[in-house]
Amino acid sequence: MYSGAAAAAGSPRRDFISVTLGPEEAAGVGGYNNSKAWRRRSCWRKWKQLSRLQRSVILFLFAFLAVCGVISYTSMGETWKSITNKSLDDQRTEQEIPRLNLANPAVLPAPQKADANHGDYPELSLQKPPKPPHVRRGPSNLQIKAPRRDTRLKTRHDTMRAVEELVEADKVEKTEKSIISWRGAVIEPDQSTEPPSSKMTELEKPSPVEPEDQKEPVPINERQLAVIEAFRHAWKGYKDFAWGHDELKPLSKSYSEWFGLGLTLIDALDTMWILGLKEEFEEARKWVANDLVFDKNVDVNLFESTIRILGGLLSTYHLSGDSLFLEKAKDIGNRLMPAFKTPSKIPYSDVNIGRGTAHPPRWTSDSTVAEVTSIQLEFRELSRLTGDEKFRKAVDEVMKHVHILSGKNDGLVPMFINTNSGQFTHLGVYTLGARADSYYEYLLKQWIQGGKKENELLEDYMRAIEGVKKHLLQRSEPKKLTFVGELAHGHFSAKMDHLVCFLPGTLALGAHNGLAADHMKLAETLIETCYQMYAQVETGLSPEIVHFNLHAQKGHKDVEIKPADRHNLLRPETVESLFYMYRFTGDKKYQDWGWEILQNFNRYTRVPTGGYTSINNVQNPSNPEPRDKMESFFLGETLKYMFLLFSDDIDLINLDKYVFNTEAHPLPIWVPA
Ligand code: DMJ
Repeated sequence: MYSGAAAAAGSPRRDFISVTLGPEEAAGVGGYNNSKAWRRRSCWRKWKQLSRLQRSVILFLFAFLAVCGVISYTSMGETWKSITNKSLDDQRTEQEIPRLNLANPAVLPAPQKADANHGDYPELSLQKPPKPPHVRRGPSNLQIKAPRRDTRLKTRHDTMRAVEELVEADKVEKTEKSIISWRGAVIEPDQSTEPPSSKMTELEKPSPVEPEDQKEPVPINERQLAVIEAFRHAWKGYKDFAWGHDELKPLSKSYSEWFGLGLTLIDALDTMWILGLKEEFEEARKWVANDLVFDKNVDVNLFESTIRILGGLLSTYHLSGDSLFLEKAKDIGNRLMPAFKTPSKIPYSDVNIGRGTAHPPRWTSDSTVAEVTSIQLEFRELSRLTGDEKFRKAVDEVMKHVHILSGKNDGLVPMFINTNSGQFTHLGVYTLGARADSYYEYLLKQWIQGGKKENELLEDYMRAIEGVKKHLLQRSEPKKLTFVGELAHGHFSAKMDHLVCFLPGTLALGAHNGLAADHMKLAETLIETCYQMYAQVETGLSPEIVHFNLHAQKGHKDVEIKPADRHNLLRPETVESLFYMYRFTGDKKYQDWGWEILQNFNRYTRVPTGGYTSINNVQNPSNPEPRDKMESFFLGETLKYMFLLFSDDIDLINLDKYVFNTEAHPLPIWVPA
C-alpha cells in the first residue's frame, strides 16, 4: 500500500492526490483478471472513490496535457513544412544553377592576332545562350532605387551574370541589410535621386522607377560576344600599361596624359555596365572611389571633360544607382563652373579644376561653337539631380544667347564664338563637322531630354536641318551618294569629316520623336554614304576626312582621300548612326555593316599585347601605320554602340527613356515617352 505523505500525516485538508490500491490489487490476490469489462468497472470504481477536488485536479491535468499536445503539434508542423520547402528550394537551386551556367558564356577568347578575321575566331562561335530561366530584365529606365534582391529583376546582363547574381543575392541576405551590392555598385536602399530643391518643376524631377518590364530578356548573341571580347582585349592593354591614366599607348606599352584624370577608365564605366563586365566594373569603381581626385592643379578642356567625365559619371550613376558616381559628378561639375565667368557668359575653353580659374586658348579669346553648346545635357541633368540650378542656368544662358545671335545661315552656325563679345567670329564658314557638329546634335537631344517642350531648341534644330538641305547636300559620282559638304564664303566644298556621320543617327532620332518623315529618308541616304566611306577604302576603315567626287571620272570611286586625312582614330560616329538606324528600322543590313567594321578594327588596329590603336593610313592594309594611341572614346563610344547595334533588345538603353550625350553616355529623358 502507498499513500501520500499528507494523508499519512492526517492533514484535515486533502488538497493533494492520494491513490489507494486495494489489498487484492496490491497483492494480486484473487488471480489475475484483465478483462476489458473488469478493467472498466475497476477504473470507474476508483474514479468514484476520489474526492471532487482530486477529480478536478486530474481533469485539469488532462486538459493541460491536451493543450500542450495541440501546441507542440502545430509548431512541429511548421518546422516540418519549412524543412520540406527548404529542401525543395535547394533542389530547385541545384537544378537552376547548371541551367544558368549554360546561359553564362564560356571563357572569352584569348587575344587575337592583329590580322585575325571572323574565321579566326573559333572561340566566338559559342553556342547561343539559352534563355535563362526565371531571369528577366529590371526596369530599363532609371535604376535610381536599390534593385530588389530578387534575382529575377536583373537587367539583360543576366545571360552573363545570372549565377554570380544568385550567389551575390544570397550573400547580401546574409550580410549587411542596409547595403545592397549589385554589379559592383554599393547602393543605399533608401537612396533616391530626388533633388533636395523644391524649385524643380514636377516634370524635371527624376522619374520614378517604373514597374519592371515583364518581357523575357533577349540573350546575348555571337556578335555581341565579339564586342565583349574586343572590349576585354582593349581593357587588358589599358589595365596592364595605362591603369588610372588618360589613354593607352598600346605599342609602346605606356600611356599618355591629357588631363591626368583616368579618362579612359571613366569613359568606359557605363560601357562595362552595359556589357555586363562586372569584375572590370568593380575594379574600376574602386579606382574611382580611392584614386580619382579632382583637386588638382590641372587645366582641362571644359567640353571634353564635361562630355567624357561628367557625362560618364552621371550615366554610370543612373545605371548603377551608386551614389559614389553622383558625388564625383557634383565635384567635377562644381570645379568646371569658373569657365562661365566671362564677360559674355559664353564659357572659356579651359578650366583649372584645382585653382578654380578659367581661360581661353593662348592664341585667341574665342571658344568653339560646338564646345559651348554641347555641355548642356550634362549640366542640366546635374541640376536636376542636385537641385542646384546654377549648373542649368549657366548652360541654358548659352543656348538662349546663341538662339538669338546673328551670323547664322539658314540655321547653320559658324565655328567660333567670342567669349568677350559673345558674337560669332570667322563668319561665312559652315560645316557639320569639327567645331560645329554636336551643336546640331544637342539642339535635338536637349529638346528630347526636357520632354519636347523647349520650342526654341526645336525651332533651331528644324531650321538647321533645312539649312543643311539647302546649302550642304550634294550627290557624288559615280554612285550618287548623298553627302554633307561644307560652305566657305559661298563656295561649296565636297569635303566631309567622319565626324559628320553622327547626323544620320540624329536625324533618325528626330524622326522617331515625331519630326518630319523626310528626316528619316535623309538619314537612310546619309548612312549609306557613311558606310561607303568605309567600304570604298582598302582597309575597310574610314579616313578622318573624305572628299567626294562630284564628276564621274573613269577609274575613280566616289570617295577620294588626301594624304593628310587618311588616319583613323577609332571614331564612333558611323557605328553610332548604324545603331540608331537599326533600332528604328530593324533592317539587318545595318548590323551587317557594323559587323564588317568591327572585323576591320580587329584586322588593322588590334595590338596583340592588348589594346587597339589609331592608325595613320587606312589605304594601306599591309602597313596601316599604327599611331600608338587608343582614344578613350573607343571604349566609351565605339564598342558601346557596336554592342547596342548587335542587340535586338530595344530595352537595352531604351531610346524613349534615355538620350545619349555626344560621348555615348546615356542620360535619362525627364519625361519618358
Ligand atoms: C567624341 O569625343 C565625341 O563623340 C565628340 O562629340 C566628337 N569627337 C569624339 C568622337 O569622335
